[in-house]
Amino acid sequence: MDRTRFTILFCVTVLLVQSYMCSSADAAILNINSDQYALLAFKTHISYDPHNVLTNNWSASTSVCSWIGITCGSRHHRVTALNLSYLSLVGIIPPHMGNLSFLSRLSIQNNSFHGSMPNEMAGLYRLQILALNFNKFSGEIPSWMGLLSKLQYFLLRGNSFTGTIPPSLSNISSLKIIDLRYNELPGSIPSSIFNISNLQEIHLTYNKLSGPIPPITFNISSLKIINLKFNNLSGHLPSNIVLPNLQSLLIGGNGLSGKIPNSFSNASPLIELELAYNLLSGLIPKALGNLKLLELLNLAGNNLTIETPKSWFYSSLANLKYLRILDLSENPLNGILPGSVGNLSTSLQQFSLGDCNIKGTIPRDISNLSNLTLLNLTNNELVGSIPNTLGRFNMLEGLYLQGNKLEGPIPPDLCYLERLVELHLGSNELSEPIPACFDNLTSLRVLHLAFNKLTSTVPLNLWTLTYMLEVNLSSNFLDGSLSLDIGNMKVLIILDLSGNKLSGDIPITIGGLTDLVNLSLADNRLEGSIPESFGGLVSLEFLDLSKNNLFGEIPKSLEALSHLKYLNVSFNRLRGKIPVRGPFVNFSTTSFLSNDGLCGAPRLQVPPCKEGVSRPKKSAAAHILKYALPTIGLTMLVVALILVWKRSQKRNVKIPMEENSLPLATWRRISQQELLHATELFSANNLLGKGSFGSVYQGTLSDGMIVAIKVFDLKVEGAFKSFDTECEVLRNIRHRNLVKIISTCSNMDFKSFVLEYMPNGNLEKWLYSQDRCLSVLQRLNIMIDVASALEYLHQGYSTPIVHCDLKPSNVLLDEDMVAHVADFGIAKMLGDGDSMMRTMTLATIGYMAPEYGSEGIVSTRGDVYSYGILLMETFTRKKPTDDMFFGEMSLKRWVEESSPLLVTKVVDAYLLRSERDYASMQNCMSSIMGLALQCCAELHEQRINAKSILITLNKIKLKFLQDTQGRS
Ligand SMILES: *[C@@H]1O[C@H](CO)[C@@H](O)[C@H](O)[C@H]1NC(C)=O
Ligand SMILES: *[C@@H]1O[C@H](CO)[C@@H](O)[C@H](O)[C@H]1NC(C)=O
Ligand SMILES: *[C@@H]1O[C@H](CO)[C@@H](O)[C@H](O)[C@H]1NC(C)=O
Ligand SMILES: *[C@H]1O[C@@H](CO)[C@H](O)[C@@H](O)[C@@H]1NC(C)=O
Repeated sequence: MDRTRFTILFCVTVLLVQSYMCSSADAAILNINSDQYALLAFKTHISYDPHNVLTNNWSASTSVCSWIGITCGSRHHRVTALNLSYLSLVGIIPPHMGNLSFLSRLSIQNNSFHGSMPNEMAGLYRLQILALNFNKFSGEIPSWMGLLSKLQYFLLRGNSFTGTIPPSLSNISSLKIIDLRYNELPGSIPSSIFNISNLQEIHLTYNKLSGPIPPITFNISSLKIINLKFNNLSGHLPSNIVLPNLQSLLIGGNGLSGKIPNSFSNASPLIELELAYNLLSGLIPKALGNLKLLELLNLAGNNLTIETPKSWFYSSLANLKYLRILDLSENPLNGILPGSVGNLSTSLQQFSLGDCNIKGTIPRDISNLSNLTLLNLTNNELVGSIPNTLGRFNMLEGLYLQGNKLEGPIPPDLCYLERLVELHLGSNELSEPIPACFDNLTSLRVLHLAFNKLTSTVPLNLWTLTYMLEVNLSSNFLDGSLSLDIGNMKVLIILDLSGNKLSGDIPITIGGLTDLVNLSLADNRLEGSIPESFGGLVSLEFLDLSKNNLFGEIPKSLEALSHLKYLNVSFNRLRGKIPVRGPFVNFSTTSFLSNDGLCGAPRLQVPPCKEGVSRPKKSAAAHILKYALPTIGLTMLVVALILVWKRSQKRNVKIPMEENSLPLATWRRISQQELLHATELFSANNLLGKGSFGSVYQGTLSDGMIVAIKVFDLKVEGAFKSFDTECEVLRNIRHRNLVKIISTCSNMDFKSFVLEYMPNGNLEKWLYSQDRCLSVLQRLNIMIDVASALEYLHQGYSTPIVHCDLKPSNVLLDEDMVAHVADFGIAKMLGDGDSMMRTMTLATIGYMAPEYGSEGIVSTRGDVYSYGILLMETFTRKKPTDDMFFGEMSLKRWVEESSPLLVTKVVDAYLLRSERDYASMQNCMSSIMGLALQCCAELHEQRINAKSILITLNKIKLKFLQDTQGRS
């Protein structure tokens, strides 16, 4: 027999013998052993002890007084306190607890004890603290509790007690605190409990109590807290209130009617007065201004009003020096908000006057309330503009001005509100663009600007607010296309951009917003197809894409959206089969109304799909002509026109070249003599620049024509080859943006080209000289020219030509600042069908694609990489070889890290200074850097092609022009 069991058996034996010998409950037989016996019985009634607190510690072999949670009295050596709070224990209380006759404190808060309290506990007549808060006790509060005559703290909060409050509690004259919050107690409050002369706090919040508050309640001088919120109490407040010690009167959320008695002002120590959401009416007594210690005044949701002149009332509240929360919302206060609200205490943190029928303007002086964290003036009739002084609320976390008639712009001063978490300006008449500085609101989580008259594009940097939860910009006049950066808002839950004039494609990056629940892009001018990536919106429940110009098919990937409950793609130009699985099982015809060619199940009232027959090509083309052309927006039209124009140009160039592969024959014949003469014997004065294989001179031919003469230094290894290469390339190509060859001059010792002279030199000079500065537009045009040249080299000719050495010094500018790509000395012509080749020629460090540098792989994608670097350099004015780029840091990385949040950090400072329209400039720069980064993808397969570069750049330019010229 082990020791524990022996001890238990021994104890049980002793106890049995004792109880047998001493017939009734005699204190003599209750000793420390019976305490241990009772506690071990208690332990056996604990069915779950997740932390094994009692399992090992409450051992019969150790003194009960050393057990965890047990306190013994020093004199009589009996258990006086049991505290097992916050241990997540599950169990019931056995009758044996009643034998702990010396117990004065019983605290088992925050566990899961259930059942009812055993009657035997009535014997714990020494109990002072009974703390059963947050368990699962049910049944009536036993009336024997009235026998616990020394009880001071009666704490039963957060259980499931159902019976009425036992009037017997009034017998406990020592009671200080009654806390029965969060139970299900019905019936009325027994007025007898207010006979308890020591009662300081009574908490009955969140029960089902009804009937009046016993009038005596308001005459108990010991009471400090009366907390009766959220019951069904009714009746009037007594007109005579004598509460000399009351600190908190919290009786909101009941059905109390009548007036607020003036006598409240006698309760001078009052700190919290909460009468919200009752049926109180009449005037708010000005005398409340006498409650000098008041910190909380919440009268919201009544039928209260204030005397005119209204300013007197607000002035009376200015006496409340400690006021932190003032909520008078949902009362017909009427009148205006006087400037004197600025005289309220600066301790004010929350100021709510929503739904108060207030007219007039928002007083500028309201900004004196410098500690405000919440300002709520929603649903009034406020007019005028939002005062820019609101930007001074540097503690503000919530600004709620929706549902008024506010007009004018959103003041950019709001961008100073660094702590702002929620901004609600919806349903006003606000106009002009959304301030571009909203990205300063780094604490912002919720932005509601719906139903205003906001114009222009959504500022690009708005999407840099990574932690936004809700963005609602619906029903405004916003235009432009949506940025890919939308995908930055990784935790977005609601995105509503419906009812605007947004155009362009739906950014595929939206598909990465895995927390998105509600997405509406309805009623815009969006085009393109629904991104396949939408299959990644795994949390989506609501998706509205109706009333756009979307075409293509509904991606089958949407079948994976298992939470999707609402889908609307009506009024678009969608075609093809409606997916059938997943949430599509539940969608009806209303989801798919009025599209061009959706097919599927008969219940959706669309024609059946012709299974197995893939759409003939002709009809696809016809479809594009028939449907796409009339609907594409201006942007697409312009791009299309540019493309058509380019193509026709290309054809014009191509045909004669293919017929006559030797345009050299048409070149002017120029002798070496003439060149010597033209360049004054290649004098240094005429030197335009030096390259790896030779020098370029300016010269004037005998007929006065100014030319550039590139002379190869034949001592340099590879110069011959370079000449041949360039010759080969130049003889085959001709394009507006390639430097034109006029003639060659070649013999065994002298090899040169005569080229079109470019009076404006090269891009490098323009970028880095002090006195020449290119505007955004000039730089854009230059880069569009270079992209055109690339597109032609890569795709315009039967053999793709790779330039291999794109850099600013190879971009020459004619007198009209049109760019011409030059220097084909290391260019490569890819053979038939080859998309790449290997070579050992070294291009210029910094511009070279990684696969070229490391493996000598030459492909058109290598040029695209160099182009990306060139693009970054052109707009940052930083060479990839700049000293600041060393180790891990490169130009690309620098741009990448800044993009798009801090794009202005990398942009050439001259552009920031010179462009008047900062926002458009910034948008434009973000797009450009985004494009550049796409060009510089590490893996060449991931880079875009020259044609896409050209299309994108043209779009960027068009947008920039619309933004800047549309406004000036
Ligand atoms: C029980 O816990 C108390 C307090 O943590 C500790 O002093 C005592 O030694 C423990 N007893 C055993 C048997 O673990
Ligand atoms: C019981 O213990 C908890 C901490 O474990 C403490 O917060 C609480 O005040 C104690 N209760 C009593 C009545 O001593
Ligand atoms: C609000 O009080 C006014 C009188 O002050 C009364 O005419 C009106 O009926 C009350 N409205 C409600 C909803 O009780
Ligand atoms: C006290 O508790 C009762 C149960 O309520 C037991 O039956 C008794 O045996 C116990 N008495 C002692 C002395 O432990």
